[in-house]
Amino acid sequence: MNIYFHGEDFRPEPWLSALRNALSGAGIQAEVAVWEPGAPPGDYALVWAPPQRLLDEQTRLKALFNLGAGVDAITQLRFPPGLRLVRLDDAGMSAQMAEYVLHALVRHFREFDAYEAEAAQGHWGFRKPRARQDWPVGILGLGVLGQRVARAVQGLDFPVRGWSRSLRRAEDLGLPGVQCHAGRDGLPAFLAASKVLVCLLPLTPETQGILNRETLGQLMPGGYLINVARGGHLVEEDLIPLIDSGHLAGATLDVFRQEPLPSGHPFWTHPKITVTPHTAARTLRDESVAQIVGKIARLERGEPIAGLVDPVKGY
Ligand code: NDP
Ligand code: OXD
Repeated sequence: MNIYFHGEDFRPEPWLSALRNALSGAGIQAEVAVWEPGAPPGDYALVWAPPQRLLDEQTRLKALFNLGAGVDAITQLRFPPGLRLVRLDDAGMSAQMAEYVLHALVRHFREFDAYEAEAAQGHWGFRKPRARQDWPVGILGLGVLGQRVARAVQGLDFPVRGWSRSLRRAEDLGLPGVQCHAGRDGLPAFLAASKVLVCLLPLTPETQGILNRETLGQLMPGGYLINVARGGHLVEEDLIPLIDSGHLAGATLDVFRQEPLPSGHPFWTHPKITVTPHTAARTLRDESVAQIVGKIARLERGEPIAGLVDPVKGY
């Protein structure tokens, strides 16, 4: 069996050796190598943002494993019909995502930026406590990551609502008390009842540009945006006017239309925007390799696997 690895942002050697160890532990005989143009046909490939050429040449793959949760870098390519595309299914990301969102939420809600600025001036002063019921948190996307974030936010007693494509039942998700909304028709009521908006949607033609003047304008006044999904969700030029007009109190952004965020971009220096470098939930090597090798073993035994991307929905 031939297994290829491709990921320009990843150092390949530790991945190849982790893969070899995990495959041999699972009793799977395989040659593992970095994919090069013209390489012989492979059985499986592990990729992050592959070039079109990899898909064009590797026509016999039994599955293509994406080294991340979001598959938009692959679905935008010409994609052979019938190829199984498998996304990472948590693999240690949901805990990181919950940490990130809780940090951004609590930092804003508890006004830690203002305390820090005052401390820098040697000023000892209290700010009026805010009431959680006035700060409902809306989560766009109630998938693997959105559910974990909803649970974490609910654990701090914030009111939580979620929005998905199909209507989810909070009880089925093990999230009693979370208000569920769905579809374009359900979006206005969801937005109007949310003060902090967390975006955890996949980037698809339906969700491209979903964070814009009109939708963000429907949030409760003084709203706050946390975008941890994809830069393509936000119409970037709409954000600063909404903040400067006072309708939004600010934003924490981990993802951008162009990454790295270009120097000179106004988000870098806006006092109410916090920028992080697409780091909310990193791909963890050991967890990811264990998950993928487990799936290869299942596929080789002819068993079903979780995490298959639906080519029609695009996630
Ligand atoms: P999932 O596929 O598990 O969940 C996606 C959720 O979005 C589902 O609830 C789905 O609805 C909903 N959704 C999809 N399309 C629509 C739509 N058109 N309208 C309404 N709801 C929609 O994804 P994950 O939770 O694993 O990951 C979410 C995204 O997070 C990734 O796609 C990626 O872009 C981003 N990400 C960012 C990282 C970072 O470091 N910043 C790291 C990892 C991921 P339904 O339940 O009905 O299917
Ligand atoms: C992912 C990401 O999709 O890292 O996993 O953004």
